[in-house]
Amino acid sequence: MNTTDILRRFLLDSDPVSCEPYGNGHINSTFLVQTKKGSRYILQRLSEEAFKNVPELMENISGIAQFLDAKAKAEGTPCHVLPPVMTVDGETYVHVTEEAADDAADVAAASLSGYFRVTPFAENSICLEKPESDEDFYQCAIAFGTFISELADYPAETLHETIPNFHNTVDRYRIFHETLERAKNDPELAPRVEAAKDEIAFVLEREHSAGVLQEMRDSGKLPTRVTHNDTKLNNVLLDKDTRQLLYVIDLDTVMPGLSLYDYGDCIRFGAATASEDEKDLSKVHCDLHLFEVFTKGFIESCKGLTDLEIEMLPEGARTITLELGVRFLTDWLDGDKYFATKYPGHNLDRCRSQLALALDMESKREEMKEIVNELSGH
Ligand code: ADP
Ligand code: GN1
Ligand code: MG
Repeated sequence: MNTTDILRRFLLDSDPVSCEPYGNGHINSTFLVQTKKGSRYILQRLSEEAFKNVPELMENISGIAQFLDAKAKAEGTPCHVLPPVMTVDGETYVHVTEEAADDAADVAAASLSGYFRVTPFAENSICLEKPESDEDFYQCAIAFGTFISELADYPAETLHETIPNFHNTVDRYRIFHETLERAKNDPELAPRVEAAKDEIAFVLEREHSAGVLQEMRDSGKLPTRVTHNDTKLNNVLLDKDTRQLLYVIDLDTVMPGLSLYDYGDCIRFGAATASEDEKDLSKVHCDLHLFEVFTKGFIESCKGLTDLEIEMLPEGARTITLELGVRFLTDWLDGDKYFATKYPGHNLDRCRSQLALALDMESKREEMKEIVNELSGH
């Protein structure tokens, strides 16, 4: 089974003529497809390492897309999510079993198995790895703040948990400990433990403080909301001309969660002065001006944030940054199974950069609190 066979099972406007790898996602395999009539689509092979139940995941996405589309129509406003392209069988995905892929391999150039979906390509859009202006980052805040607000009345109990305990930082530490013990006793992985000993010490020192927000969620002090859970700037598409919000994409992890993690992950990625895998740690800081720009947009657009949510915004940024450092470290110790890597040691570089950023955020805690207080009038 090759990509053309797979694409023919989706209701495209005409036959596909090209299909090339596309984008910078770390989880799914993404391809840009062009058809005979010149239309473009995104084809994705979903990561089965990350997502154990793709039919449930697609049910979540369809539900969210229909809900937001109906809301936008009722309000006469544009809808900011893209619905999946259906298959000829009326499904939102195609599942190619290994047997079917193997059967076709002798006639096809490449053999592919797994779960595939197609989304219309957002024309006239840009996808940024870092904000090029304050306004770009402000639009990202509006994108995710509005996303949470609009989903406030979504029936959260109908959502499937696509990755259990995705942002449960306490559980992320549990998996880290398990992986560390396994790696220590595995001759192939043990050198990785030695290479990461400083990072291991760093995350262990912070274990006690990493669970504060999870405890507040468990005790009901922080509200559980329907959140996006993967709020990188490159999961937002802006209009190329107006630079206003076009679409929020990558809805695979929309689940009940904390607003603070959606806020925090945007700050982690977009307010950082260096890329997520920067090797020169002296370049890695949290830019307080961008922090302020984003925080302003988020408080304005995410309606009904409680006083405690607002107070804990800086902690949301630190916790999610530390959590991702722990996740990159765990994947490094595990032999790089989860995140797509471009070179050996990529996950360790990513881990180091995230831990440097978390440390910088710790040193700026008071300044961040002052900015939040000033913006929220507290
Ligand atoms: P991953 O889960 O691997 O991050 P994404 O769904 O975020 O996958 O897609 C990866 C990249 O592909 C995005 O960052 C974006 O650049 C591009 N992309 C995805 N969907 C679309 C779309 N509908 N229109 C335009 N670009 C898209
Ligand atoms: C992954 O899929 P992508 O590249 O947008 C990951 C996020 C991480 C991010 C780090 C499902 O996001 O949790 O924060 O990499 N997504 C999943 O860049 O694990
Ligand atoms: Mg993405």
